[in-house]
Amino acid sequence: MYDTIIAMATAMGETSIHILRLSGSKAGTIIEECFEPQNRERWSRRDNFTLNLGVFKDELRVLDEVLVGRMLAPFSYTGEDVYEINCHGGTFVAQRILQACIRHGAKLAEPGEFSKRAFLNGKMDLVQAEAVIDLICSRTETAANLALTQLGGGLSETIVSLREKILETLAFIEAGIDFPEDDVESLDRENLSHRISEALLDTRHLLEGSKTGKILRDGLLTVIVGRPNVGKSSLLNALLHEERAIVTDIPGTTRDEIRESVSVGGILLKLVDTAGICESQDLVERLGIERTWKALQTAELILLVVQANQPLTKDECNILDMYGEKVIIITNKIDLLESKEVFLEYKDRKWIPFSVLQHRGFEELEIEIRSRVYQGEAVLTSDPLLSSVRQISALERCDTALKQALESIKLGMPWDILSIDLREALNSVSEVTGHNVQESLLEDIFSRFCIGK
Ligand SMILES: Nc1nc2c(ncn2[C@@H]2O[C@H](COP(=O)(O)OP(=O)(O)OP(=O)(O)O)[C@@H](O)[C@H]2O)c(=O)[nH]1
Ligand SMILES: [Mg+2]
Repeated sequence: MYDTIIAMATAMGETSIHILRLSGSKAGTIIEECFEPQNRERWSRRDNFTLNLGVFKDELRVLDEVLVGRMLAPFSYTGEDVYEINCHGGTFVAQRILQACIRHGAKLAEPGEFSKRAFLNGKMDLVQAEAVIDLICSRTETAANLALTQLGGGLSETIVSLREKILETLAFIEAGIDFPEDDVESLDRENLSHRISEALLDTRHLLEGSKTGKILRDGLLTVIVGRPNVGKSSLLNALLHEERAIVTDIPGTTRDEIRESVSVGGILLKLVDTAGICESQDLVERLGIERTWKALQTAELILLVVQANQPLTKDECNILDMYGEKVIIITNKIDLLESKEVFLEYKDRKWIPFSVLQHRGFEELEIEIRSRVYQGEAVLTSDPLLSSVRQISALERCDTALKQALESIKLGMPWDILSIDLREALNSVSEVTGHNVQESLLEDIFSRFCIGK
C-alpha cells in the first residue's frame, strides 16, 4: 500500500553501532538483494524476531559486516515487514548502507513516518503515538513513567470506554428519532440524562487529572522572585547543585534572567532566577526589574523569597495579591533570627521557614510542590492522565458538548438537537485516540517526531 521506507534510527555521529530501519512490502526483497547471511540455512527459514550475522553488499562490494533483525508483518512496530540493520557506528558506513537501500527501491522516511504507519495500521492509537515522542523527550522519571503508562494503553482504555458510553447514548437517541413514540420518550429522557451525566463525570475526572498530567509532561515554569540580596540566586544554585548564578552580598547582583531546569521530587521545574525587585536609579538594574515583572506574568509557579527578619515590602505584598494561588513564600535566612519565632504576617498564607545557607526548608518545599501538582493526593501517577494540549482541548470540547446535551434535555429539546450535541461530544473524544481525525492533524502530530521513529 505504501512505499518502503528507510531511515537511520540512531543519531548521526561516531558511535559503536548505528541502526537503520527499513519498513514496507519491498523491505524483504531489498534485504535479500543486499544482505548475505553467514548462516543461509537459518536465514531461509524466515524465522521471525531473529538477529542474523552477515555482510551487507551493494552490487558485489562489501559495505560492512552487519546484524540484521527481522520483524515480519503484522508483528512489527509499523505492522509491515521491518528489518533493522545494525552496522558499525561510523556515519559514513551507515550512509553507504542507506544509499544502497535507496538504490534498491527504498525511499527516505519522513519524520515520524514509522510511527504514523503504526497508527494507520492499527498498531497504536494517537495517545500511544504521542506517548512515544513524550517518552523520547522525557527529562524526569515521572514524565517517563507517565509516557510509559500511556504507551501501554492505560489512558486509551479509559478514553475508549468513555467513547463507548457516548456512542451507546447516541444510538439510543437516534433510535428515538426513528421511533418517536411519546410515552417511550418521556420514560427515556431520565435514563438518557443519567447516562450523559455519567459520561460527563468521567470527562471531568479526566480533565481534573490532566492538570497534573500536563505538568508531569511539560514541567512548571517557576520564577524565583524577591527583593535584592534575599538569596534568590543562592536558592537557584542550591536546587541545581551547582554554582550557576553569581552570588554576592551586594544587592543587585543578578541583572538578567537566568534559566535552568531541574527535577524537584520528580517534577520538572523550569527555573527563572530574576533581578531583585526594588526602586533603582541604575538603568541596567531597572531594565532587569522590568524583565522580572514580565516573567511573573507567564509563571506557573512563583517562589517568592522574603527575608525572615524584615517585614514585607510593598512589592512583595503586591505579588501576593496579584498571583496569590501560584505563590509559595520562602522565608529565607531564618538562621539570622534571634528567637525561633518569625514575626511576619503573610495574610494567612502558607510559608516555608528556609535557610539556603544551612540547607533548611528544601524538604518542605518539595512536599509543597508535590502536593500542589498532585492536588493533595487526589491524583496518582499511576492514574491514566491526559497530558498533551491537543488531548486536553479535545476533551474540553467533549465536556462542553455533554453539558449542552444535559441542558437540552432539561429544556425539553427535540431528540435531533440532542443528537447534534452528542455527536459533537463523540467526535471530540474520538479525536483523542484518533478514531476520528483529519489528515492535517496527523501531519502536525507526526512531523514533531524525529526521523527514524
Ligand atoms: N545568613 C544567610 N545568608 C544567606 C542565605 N542565603 C543567601 N545568603 C546570602 O545572601 C547574600 C545574597 O545572596 P544572593 O543569592 O546573591 O541574593 P539574590 O536574591 O540573588 O540577590 P540579587 O541578585 O542581588 O537580587 C549572599 O551573601 C548569600 O550568601 C541564608 O539562608 N542565610
Ligand atoms: Mg541574584
